[in-house]
Amino acid sequence: MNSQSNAEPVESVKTAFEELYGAAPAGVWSSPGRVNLIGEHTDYNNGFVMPLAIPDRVTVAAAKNDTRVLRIASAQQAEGAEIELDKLEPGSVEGWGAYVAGIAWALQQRGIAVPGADLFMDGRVPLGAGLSSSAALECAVAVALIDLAEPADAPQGLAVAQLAQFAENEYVGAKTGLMDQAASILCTEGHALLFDVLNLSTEQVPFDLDGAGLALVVIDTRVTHSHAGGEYGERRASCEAAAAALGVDSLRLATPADLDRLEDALLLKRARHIVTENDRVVAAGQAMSKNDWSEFGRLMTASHASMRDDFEITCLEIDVAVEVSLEHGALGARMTGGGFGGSSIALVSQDKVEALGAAVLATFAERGFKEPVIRTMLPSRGASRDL
Ligand code: GAF
Repeated sequence: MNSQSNAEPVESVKTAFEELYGAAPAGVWSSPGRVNLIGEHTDYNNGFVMPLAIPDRVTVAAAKNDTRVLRIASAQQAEGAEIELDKLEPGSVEGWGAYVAGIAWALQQRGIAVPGADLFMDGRVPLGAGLSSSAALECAVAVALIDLAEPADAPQGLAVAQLAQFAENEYVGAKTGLMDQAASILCTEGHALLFDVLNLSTEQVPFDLDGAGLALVVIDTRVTHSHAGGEYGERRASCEAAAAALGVDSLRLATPADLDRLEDALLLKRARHIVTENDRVVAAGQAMSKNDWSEFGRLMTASHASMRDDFEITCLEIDVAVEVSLEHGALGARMTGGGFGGSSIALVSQDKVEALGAAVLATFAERGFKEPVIRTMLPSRGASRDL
């Protein structure tokens, strides 16, 4: 099992930029993917979430080029692209370049003059693994372009996350919540981020895994997912319908007692996940502050059951990974991210990590599933300028 892999490629990105564009970059920026510890699908219901930044990052070298074009290339993509800044409108660029174009467009919509620039990126967050590779790319490009643009009143912190969410919602067309971008921008090393989306308030909660003798195991089942439409959008629509039926602006404002008023059985299940999940996130924040890891684990596992039974967003491979983790000593285990594939996480004492990983690998092989990628991760830093 690897830990803390996907080393940061600051030097290699700088070298690749120089080889491609024939000059040194003005700087190198990066932004991470995330694991969400608890609080799934609560963000677009104005609820609570508790992500941390993972060591996997998207790293971008960039420099202005005195044109009206963004030239982009990536270590992972065969095709680069040229994005004309004066012709940007939602849908005008497709593929991975849409995330870059979306950020430029969102900055322009906010009145920030984006300069023509050359960009080279290296994305080390696995795609489709539920670890938020899109937000990592958006946020890395956002911090790079903002620094190159040098606007008088540069957006910072949460405002950058909101701008990246705006790009994803309105340019790329994926109607996701704010959690992933907030995590990528705001998380700090050694902490989980307790984020209240209704009040836009955040708390950095110390998450000292080593001090507690614990490890966070991340199991990428390699069942890939997409949020551009389909099931994610349906869950969102059900939540909105349940909120409307209850006469509240969002399910954040509904209480467990309100649920009895929902006559539609499906809406009741969907709403019950959100209402109980919000309570679990708040309780998890308290448990973490008290180093009460058995309670924290219990809440993780309850969250998984709620996603599996009420919100119905897990899949067989994820459920098996969670079950095997619990059978092999995890204090808690759950799916992380939007669902329908991706990764599960397990909180386990450090001396049980190897056995847990081996058991998951063996079970996946027996059941004929794809070989999962199993790693331990420590809470890492959010977006940064690295050079
Ligand atoms: C995806 C979305 F992008 C987030 O906004 C969030 O809704 C998450 O799924 C589920 O918690 O990562």
